[in-house]
Amino acid sequence: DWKPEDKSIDKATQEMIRKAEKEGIETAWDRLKAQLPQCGYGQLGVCCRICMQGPCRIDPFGNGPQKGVCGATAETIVARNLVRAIAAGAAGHSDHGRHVVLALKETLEHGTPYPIKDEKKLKDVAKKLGVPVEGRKAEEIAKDLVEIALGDFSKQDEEIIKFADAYANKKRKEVWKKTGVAPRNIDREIVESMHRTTMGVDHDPLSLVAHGIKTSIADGWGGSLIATEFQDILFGTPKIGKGEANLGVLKEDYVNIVIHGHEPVLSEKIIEAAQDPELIELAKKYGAKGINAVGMCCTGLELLMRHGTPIAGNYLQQELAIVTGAVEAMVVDVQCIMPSLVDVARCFHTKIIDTSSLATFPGAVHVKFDEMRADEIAREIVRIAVENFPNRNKDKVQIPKGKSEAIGGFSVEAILEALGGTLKPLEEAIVSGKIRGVVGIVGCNNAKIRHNHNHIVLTDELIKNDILIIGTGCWATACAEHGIFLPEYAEKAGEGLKSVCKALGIPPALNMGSCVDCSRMLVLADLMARDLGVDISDLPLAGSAPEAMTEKAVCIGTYFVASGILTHLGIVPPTVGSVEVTKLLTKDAMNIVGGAFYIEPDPIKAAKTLIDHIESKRKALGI
Ligand code: NFS
Ligand code: SF4
Repeated sequence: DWKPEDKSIDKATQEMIRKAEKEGIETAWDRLKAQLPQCGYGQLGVCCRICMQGPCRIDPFGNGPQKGVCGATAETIVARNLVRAIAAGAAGHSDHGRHVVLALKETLEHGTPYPIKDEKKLKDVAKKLGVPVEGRKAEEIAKDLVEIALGDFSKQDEEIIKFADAYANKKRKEVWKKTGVAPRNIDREIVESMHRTTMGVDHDPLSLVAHGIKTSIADGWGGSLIATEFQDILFGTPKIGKGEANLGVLKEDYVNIVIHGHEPVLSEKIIEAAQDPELIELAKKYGAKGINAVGMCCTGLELLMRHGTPIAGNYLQQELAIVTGAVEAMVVDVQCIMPSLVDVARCFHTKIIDTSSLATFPGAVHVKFDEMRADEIAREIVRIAVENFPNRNKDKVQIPKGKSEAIGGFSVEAILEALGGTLKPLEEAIVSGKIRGVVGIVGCNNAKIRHNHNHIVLTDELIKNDILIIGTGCWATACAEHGIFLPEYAEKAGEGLKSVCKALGIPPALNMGSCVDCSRMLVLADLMARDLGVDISDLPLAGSAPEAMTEKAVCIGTYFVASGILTHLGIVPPTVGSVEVTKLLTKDAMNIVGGAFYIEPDPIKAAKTLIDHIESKRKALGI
């Protein structure tokens, strides 16, 4: 018997799980239950389906087969599966980055409806990359940046991609070059991951994992970074501001549109269209008070960061938003979107509208997005939602009250501004010991983990110990929902951190955005390392993905490690079937790149280890 309280720690979420149960609507938790017990080979990562002689499985107890038909061992199989997961995650983020660059390219060449919004950011990025800015028009500078970014996806003869070269400090780059993991080209590293792991190529866990690390750097310091920087240029760099989070942001009397997915190229336009007076008039004609467009998952965080748009929830709340019965349309693009949304929507009047040429959902309404006609298509989508309002069955509507206010918008630029132009005040607080260190928390929800539980418990425990938290993704939404992103939450922090938060008027945990914005954390860490004249691996930092789920999270964790950061995982990854790979990831990596993985499902225990790690880094720095 799996109670709603055990599925999520959040009241609004529990209420909707209960409603779903009562109405016989199947959700992720029901489907997880139906999957149990999950396959032990899969959990260990010792199953190989790479060629059609398989599937081959290695017996972890040593009684059955120890090799696949081709002779591959558990070590090879686990390493190959891991590299493929990293490559897939890198592909997701980096292809997203490419789309943003192409949107800017289209704008420059054909005038799409995406003008450059942030010229200051454009110039800052240009300067970093050595592109001249003096006396040049924004369009000219942008053209050079587009060329460099696309070159990072396509140039064949580079020693290291230009963005990583421009953004990472010298010490870090030396580590990468010395160990042979400096990425040459984003697409190339992803393709090579597939090549190396196809039948009969690379069988050495060490070279496989090394290439996985290289691919992850291509994402973190390449594709994801490019996504963030170009989004800031096109849509504005986030500034500190207020928003609201949780299912309670849906409004009973309004046309509710939930924008779910990842790419702001779409969501920015829907938000605009939802403010179109003509469409608002139409909504009123149908008896609604107006249009309430809200976000979900990472695209929701992008909107929250830039516009203060309310966010209805994180990954495990997507089905439940529809269960409220009050959603006219859920607009989706790519990544982390459950195909089951279409089935849940069938129980209500909700329309699922898929918009990406990459992602089609059987049973959804397909309105494919095209940058050139962005405004027109966005209006069409909003109109579909508005016209669906009369179909809402009022008897089926139940919107939970739960929501919280949240401060967000902590881009590196916004943090610097809040601190008076430099990181000095933060660094001094760290050196003096008021803040012991910084932990970056990222990533998903996972139906196997009580929704938001690890995120909140880990965050609480760390701030209590004077550790400042920064983070992104579904962690950020979880914190927003639980009131952690409010300055008054500093009351729950240790004395040192509390005093710093109070002096600056900031919460003890900072929302840095969506998952591609993990790049913001890298930039921040790098800045700190430069200021203190050390490498990132010397700083009192750690990372964590306490409820990791996607391949993207695997990639993020890996580039954190590759950047010299001890990174905690709250779920046992499917790599433990190989002693060698596990040792590589959790121990040897520390000596090679200065960071490693640490696996611990219990967030309290994890906090203790992260604190110890931070203290040992402080000691080594002599602070
Ligand atoms: Ni990140 Fe965003 Fe959430 Fe995980 Fe999915 S929404 S890119 S992958 S589940 S944090
Ligand atoms: Fe089996 Fe080797 Fe084929 Fe994998 S590559 S399925 S281990 S024969």
